[in-house]
Amino acid sequence: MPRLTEASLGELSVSVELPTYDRDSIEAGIVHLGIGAFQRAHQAVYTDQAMSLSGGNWGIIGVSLRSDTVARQLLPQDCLYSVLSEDGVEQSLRLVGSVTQVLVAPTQLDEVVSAIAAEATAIITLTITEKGYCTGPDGHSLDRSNPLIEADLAAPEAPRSAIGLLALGLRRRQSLGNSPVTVISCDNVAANGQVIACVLKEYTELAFPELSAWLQNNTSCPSSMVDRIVPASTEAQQLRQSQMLGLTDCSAIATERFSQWIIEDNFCSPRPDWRAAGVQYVDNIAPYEEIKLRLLNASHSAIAYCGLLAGKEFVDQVVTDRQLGEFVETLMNDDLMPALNVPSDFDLGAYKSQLLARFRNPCLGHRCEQIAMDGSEKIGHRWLPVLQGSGENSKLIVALAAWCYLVLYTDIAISDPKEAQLLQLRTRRDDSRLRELLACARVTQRTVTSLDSLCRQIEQKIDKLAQGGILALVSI
Ligand code: CS2
Repeated sequence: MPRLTEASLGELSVSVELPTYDRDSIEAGIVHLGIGAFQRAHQAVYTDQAMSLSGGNWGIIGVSLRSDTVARQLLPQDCLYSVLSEDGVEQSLRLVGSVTQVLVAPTQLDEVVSAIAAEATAIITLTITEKGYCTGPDGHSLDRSNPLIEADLAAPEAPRSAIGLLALGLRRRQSLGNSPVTVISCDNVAANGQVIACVLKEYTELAFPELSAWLQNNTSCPSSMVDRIVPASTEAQQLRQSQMLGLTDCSAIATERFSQWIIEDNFCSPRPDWRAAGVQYVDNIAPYEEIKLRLLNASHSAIAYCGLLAGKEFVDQVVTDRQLGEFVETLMNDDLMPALNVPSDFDLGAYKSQLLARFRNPCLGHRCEQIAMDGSEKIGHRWLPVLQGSGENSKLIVALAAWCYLVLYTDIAISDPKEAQLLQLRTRRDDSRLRELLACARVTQRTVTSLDSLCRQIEQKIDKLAQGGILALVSI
């Protein structure tokens, strides 16, 4: 099968939605740090639609922060790729054309810095995951002892962190006298705009003090809430989509039909006509962000840890299991939903039902393992705010006990920025290791009402888990 490229489009064997703008003549207006499946199924699609509907020079330069995988997949395809959206009832396939270039930061540092600095770049978007913000125990200010940050502060001209890279690019932008730029975080981090502004400010004060005032006056960091479930791409999925297209697409992405992007209306530069593509702009993003993080993502993490302990591979298998499914719904009803501040016109019941239907989507093949990654970072954003007020019968404490059990008592693989520390705790048998583990996830004396009582409850639940397994524990 020929490879998907601009030149092979005539050989497509199905009718797919195609970009209607002239890809050859668009210039780049956006730099995206952390190009991965999520960005290509979300922000790149909104931008593709916006250009199809309203034009504009909003090509995206995608930057990989570490590996060259995405560049190897996309560059031979003229950066074209397909997105298949399905929910078990309806299906649609489109080709996305908004990505115009992929750069790999470790080998193309100067190109990345130039792209961030370019006058044509009006927007910088980020999907660098929770750990990319390099925050410390308070979850919003810079952790100067983070090894990546320490290394970047020692050599700010050769950064490896996203923060260091962004700061270096903005310093070049300042030196060229170029226009203000809007930086939009698209990660599942509470108050993500404030967090990126804060870590960037702290980093530049140390690395490039002369940049601080410019940063204040020439950047804005609106918070944004992004939502679309995008499982990591698999070879089987690429093959399936290639067969549908009649062309080999090594960058094929499958996702759900649902998609949402809400952005705080605080731009200091022009933007694509994202509104036409369905983006909502709001003055106060906090309630939307809170609902998404503390209901969708919080239950997602619970599904992942309980699911892994029950030997389930995929999210839909967990929520369609009678006991685990009931547990997840009770967790939402009794713990997560009552703790939310919901705008008066927002139908939380309908949102929950829609969410459960999204989790049940049989087409997604969303692996529990994918969501379970980086637990020490995710728990603080998703569970901690609710955990702070949790009482005796809290299902959230059951979910937290599941994470602790998984880390301390099983040999299930751990993928986490604190992996070495977690694996070391796994080998220990002393009494203090539970508290040390919780501290890794920012659950400490300072962040919960009574750490002693929380630890006692977790220990009891761990005992039950050891005796009867996760199904016995969630059924209580
Ligand atoms: C998931 C999210 O992997 C995870 O941690 O909870 O990626 C989730 O699928 C998205 O936030 C949905 O918008």
